[in-house]
Amino acid sequence: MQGILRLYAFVLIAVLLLWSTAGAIEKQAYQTTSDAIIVYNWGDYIDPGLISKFEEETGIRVIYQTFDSNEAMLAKIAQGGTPFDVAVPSEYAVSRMIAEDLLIPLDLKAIPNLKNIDQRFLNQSFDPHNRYSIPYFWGTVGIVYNAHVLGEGAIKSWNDLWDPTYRNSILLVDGAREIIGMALNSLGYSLNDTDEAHLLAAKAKLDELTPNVRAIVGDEIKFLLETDEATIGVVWSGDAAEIMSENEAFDYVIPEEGTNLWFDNFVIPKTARNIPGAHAFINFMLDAENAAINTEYVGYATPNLAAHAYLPEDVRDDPRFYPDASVQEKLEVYRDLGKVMLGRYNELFLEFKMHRK
Ligand code: N2P
Repeated sequence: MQGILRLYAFVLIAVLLLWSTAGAIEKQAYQTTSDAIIVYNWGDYIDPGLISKFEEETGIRVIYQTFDSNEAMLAKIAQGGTPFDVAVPSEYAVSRMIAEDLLIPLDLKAIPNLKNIDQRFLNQSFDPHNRYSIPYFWGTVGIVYNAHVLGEGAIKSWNDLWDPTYRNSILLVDGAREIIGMALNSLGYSLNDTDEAHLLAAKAKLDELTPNVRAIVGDEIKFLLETDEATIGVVWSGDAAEIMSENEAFDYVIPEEGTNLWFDNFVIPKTARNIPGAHAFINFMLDAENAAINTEYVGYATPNLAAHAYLPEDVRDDPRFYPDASVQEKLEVYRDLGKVMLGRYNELFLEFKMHRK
């Protein structure tokens, strides 16, 4: 027994030592941050040319890391290991980060290019007066489908996805709010629903979709659809725009039952070591020409009104990607449902993913 206890103690000490050394190494690697910033953004969500341009113009080096869901980003920032200077949460994640005291208030005087942002994207309910966040891109969650194979207009609603003829045809984006939200909407419920019976019904409905689901994937969803590996994808609007520019067989639809309207935003986490650098980066990205270059590259809708002058008309006038106010009214923005309910969504989504195996 003594021997076993000693072994346990030894393993515990070894693990603790490894853990603290890894932490120290990580911290040391980021010690020289007065000439650098660490940016934490969604994958495929910036023109890399702009990072080099920022580095050349300011002499500030950009250390760039990516995530593929708000949930993954929230967990990493809350854990605090990496001293991120800039992050890009969606609106409900901004609320969560404010509630958890993870953000610093912005110095709006250091972001004069804020004037370029369309007023209607400012001062939103998740962050009145833009105390903590500045709009980056916005869009919807919807369905991109191969109209050449399935037929023009073949898909109009979430419920169309359950058609048994689409066996093994659908790729889903790997996000808990997105996919549970889709199932809730398909049942006529709000994608902010917190009623346990409705959530269980949504999970059961998702399980019924399983035979049609080919895979649940991250940013590779674009490549897989562009190269005809699947005929249907549940994606964010800008990813659809990118797929459609590479493969003209695809079309994008905002499902008729309604869907999510989202807003992604720059924030400065409390972990920041280079606060002036973080402001300089945000201001640089808000410059009209830079925002236009970025918009053309990533394919998402920009809230930067001044950038519109530099964008081709067909980009900024496409109602699939810039839905007008009447369409937007029918869509829902994710609300921050609190830590416990977000955990419940994550749990149900995980169960759905396991059920597939
Ligand atoms: C881009 C991610 C889009 C973010 N790959 C949707 N909020």
